Amino acid sequence: MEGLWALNGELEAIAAKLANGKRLDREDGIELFRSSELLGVGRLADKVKRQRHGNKVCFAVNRHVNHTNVCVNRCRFCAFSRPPGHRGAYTLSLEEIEEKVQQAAAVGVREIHIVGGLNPELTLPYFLEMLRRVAAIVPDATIKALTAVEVDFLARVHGVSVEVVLDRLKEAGLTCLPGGGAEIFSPRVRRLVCPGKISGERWLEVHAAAHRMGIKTNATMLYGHVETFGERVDHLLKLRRLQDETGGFLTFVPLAFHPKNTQMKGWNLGETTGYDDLKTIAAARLLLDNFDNIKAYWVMIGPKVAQVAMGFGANDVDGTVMEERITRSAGGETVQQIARLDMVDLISTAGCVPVERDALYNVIREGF
Ligand code: V47
Ligand code: SF4
Repeated sequence: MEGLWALNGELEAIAAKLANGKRLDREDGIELFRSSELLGVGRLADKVKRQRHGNKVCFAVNRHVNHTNVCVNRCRFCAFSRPPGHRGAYTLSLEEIEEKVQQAAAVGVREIHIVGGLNPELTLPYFLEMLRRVAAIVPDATIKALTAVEVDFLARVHGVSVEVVLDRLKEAGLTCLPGGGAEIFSPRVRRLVCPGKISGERWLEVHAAAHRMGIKTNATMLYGHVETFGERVDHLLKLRRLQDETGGFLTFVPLAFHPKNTQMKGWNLGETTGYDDLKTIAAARLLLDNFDNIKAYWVMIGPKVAQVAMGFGANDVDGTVMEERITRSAGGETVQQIARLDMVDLISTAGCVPVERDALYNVIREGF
């Protein structure tokens, strides 16, 4: 490999595979996570990122809306949800949602991100009306709404297929699905951290159904809790396999586990380290060779680590966000929003070229 860095034997072998256009396998993936050569792994990932995107890093002027925290699932890693009837439970009215979207319209929002808990009182008409009203306020924005877990729940509540639910949502204005709910696909891990949630196989099925219908989706992985490196790699390889089949994933978003206020707070799990955050982003870039975009989600890893991640394989830093409850409930202490110009600054002071995008990765503006 060029440059100052000499790689150890294992990374040399991985570098040679990449140079010859060969795919990395499970063992390579585990080696990337095990390797103590963070800079070596990062440099390999940066090279792959530059081949695809050059020096560009994108962001969205976006607004998150978490319409309800009522959830019957009660995942052990989630500090955001409340059981039905709990005094801390909330559900936003459609008027409250409209107000949030109107605030976002004033700053030129181009991506609306809507996710919430599994609230048995919210049926399809609520979501259809919500999407219609949001689309009417911001007709130029893309609407990324409802995780596979929520789509599956609505299908079960109404006794219909996920295709029917997706079709209705799309008709009402949905553009694409966010990547939440994937967690770690391993049944062992799911039994420990989210026993009530749909299986990893089901999550993949819902995304496959969306892709077949022409609805693009995102993918995530919740890391830094009880999963092994092997389980992380297996998760990534399952995403890679589905992407080979459908090409329907837009981006991969690693989600750093925040333990505070969760049912797992006594499990002796710390916050993720900057080292692990960067390594996970770099390993994802190298293993997910059929994903265009790898996102460093600044809300979970902090803007400073997200900035360094731009040199470790990430070509996307999410966006302005405006208000986020999931990470904050679990002790996340980052600011609630980054203004468009500060986003531009975050990217350009890392030596990269900022590009504003929408949820489908259409370029809105380049050159600030
Ligand atoms: O599904 C819940 C995770 C997800 C915690 O698609 C937690 O562009 C860390 O999916 N610590 C929701 N993570 C967020 C999400 C997302 C965020 C930004 C962009 C996109 C995208 C998707 O957050 C949940 C769950 O996996 N989560 N609790 C926690 N304590
Ligand atoms: Fe409910 Fe989602 Fe929280 Fe799980 S992560 S408890 S499904 S809101």
